Amino acid sequence: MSIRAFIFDLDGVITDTAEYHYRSWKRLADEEGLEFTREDNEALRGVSRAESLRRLLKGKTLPEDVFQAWMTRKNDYYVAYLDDITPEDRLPGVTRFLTEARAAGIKLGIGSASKNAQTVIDRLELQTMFDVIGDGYSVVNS
Ligand code: GL1
Repeated sequence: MSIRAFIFDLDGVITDTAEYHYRSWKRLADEEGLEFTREDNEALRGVSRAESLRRLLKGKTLPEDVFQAWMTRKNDYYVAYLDDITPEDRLPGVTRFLTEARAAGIKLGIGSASKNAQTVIDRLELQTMFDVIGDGYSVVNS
């Protein structure tokens, strides 16, 4: 069987935005007096923003407007990090792997739960590398 396509996760695979997600969730958690560790964060990989907040709350419930406001606040913290991302932030080996795969005629895709995936890809200048980007806007169940 020949390989025809590769689908990559984005955060923590193509670039280390997983760390920025962690710091942003951690900041929100600290401000709201919620316990949140790096270990807790591991369980959020590939999990959407809303589901991440639900897991952070560990059973605690919030009025809908507060829930939305907390998600927005976390996203504001995260988006501030994105301004500093450059192609230098591609993880080691990524550029070469993608370039060689493309040259071999293999289709490349991104499968990310993040609604910021397109921005991250743009900042990394990888727009033309991927044939398709599935992100937090294009799927219902991440
Ligand atoms: C969401 C979550 C992040 C992370 C990504 C998937 O991103 O908030 O913590 O789990 O999905 O890598 P975003 O907020 O950018 O839609």
